[in-house]
Amino acid sequence: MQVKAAVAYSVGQPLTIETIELEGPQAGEVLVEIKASGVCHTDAYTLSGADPEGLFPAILGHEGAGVVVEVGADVKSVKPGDHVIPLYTPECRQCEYCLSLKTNLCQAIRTTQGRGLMPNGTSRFSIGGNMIHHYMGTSTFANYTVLPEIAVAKIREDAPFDKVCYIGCGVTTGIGAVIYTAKVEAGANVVIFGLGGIGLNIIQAAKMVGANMIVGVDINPKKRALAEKLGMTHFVNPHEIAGDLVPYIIDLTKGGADYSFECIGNVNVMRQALECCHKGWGVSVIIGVAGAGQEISTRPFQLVTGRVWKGSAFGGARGRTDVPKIVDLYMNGKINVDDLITHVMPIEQINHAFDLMHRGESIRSVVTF
Ligand code: NAD
Ligand code: DAO
Ligand code: ZN
Repeated sequence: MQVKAAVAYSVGQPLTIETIELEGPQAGEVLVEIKASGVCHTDAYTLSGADPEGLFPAILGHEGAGVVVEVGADVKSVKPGDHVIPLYTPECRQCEYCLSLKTNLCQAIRTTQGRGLMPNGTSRFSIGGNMIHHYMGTSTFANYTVLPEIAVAKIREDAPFDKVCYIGCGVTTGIGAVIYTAKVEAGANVVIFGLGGIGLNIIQAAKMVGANMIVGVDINPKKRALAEKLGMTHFVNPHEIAGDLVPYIIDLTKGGADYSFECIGNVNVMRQALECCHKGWGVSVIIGVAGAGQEISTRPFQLVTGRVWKGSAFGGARGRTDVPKIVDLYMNGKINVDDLITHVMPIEQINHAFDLMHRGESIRSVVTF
């Protein structure tokens, strides 16, 4: 079939709206009509060329929501008409990783997904007979996309596509990091570095679980108002404090953070996030994706004396199991998604969405089809 897509032809070039070819779903695959897609930093990271695994040409996009229109042979868990969120972290429920219940990093289709291909090693997208890569197994910057069955989460039908698409990445990453990865408990003091599309969701999850102090750290003072609306109790602008940031936060929290989260992708801030943790038990979670080849460092004594350094992908969420629950949190008014979606525009304006992100003027832009 012919579909409308924003094609990334090469590094650093604006996306081009094209009519391209999409083959139908094969065994174990589903065809989904994408109704809306968020534009995330990871799309920009790949488009910039900083992503060592970036492949071109590709249909980017990994934060979508839509409707199943056709299923291939052997598909059992979804049917035409079902509303779904594509999952860049699938959940096969059969691989060693899924069965371990220790991780959400299902490996069932990891190799082909990383090569921009469907599980049988081919692409469903092409233009003029030339293959176009899938991206993160999702490719949501197209009005139709083909996905493995294990890479869609079935969601309730009353959830608005142009809001819950954000649950396909940013919301789940932030909320999940608090409730699945860190398991923050009521009364904890939490420090969040970077108050963007991820950090703001950490804030609202910390409030939801009953955290005590919720300290937000950002160099952009414009981030303060929305962060406070979502539950931030203290704002720290590193450019406005006297002295070093780490002792400042340890003093503010009277001993250090019980939990800290790095939501920027800056390896120097990752070190600050660890070292502002409470001696003996503080846990620091890395969420930000650093540039290729960058490394983190600290004095090992930071860990010897009880601080824990860990990371979180997709909030530790098992997509097919947990994403529908996060949609319920939104639909039941427990989390605020609407205020974080600052811009909505047709797919034709997707390059404007990238510009807004680069200028720090949006939290999340959503493109619709
Ligand atoms: P964003 O740009 O919306 O937010 C980043 C914030 O950090 C901004 O408000 C910016 O002002 C602030 N900031 C920048 N430098 C700073 C510094 N030195 N000190 C304090 N604040 C600083 O980004 P986002 O969409 O929230 O994404 C954050 C990171 O998370 C990115 O690296 C993204 O790729 C990554 N990410 C990770 C996952 C995952 O599963 N681990 C999922 C999605 C996104
Ligand atoms: O090795 O199993 C694996 C793949 C892990 C992918 C996790 C991606 C999470 C971070 C990227 C940001 C996503 C928007
Ligand atoms: Zn699996």
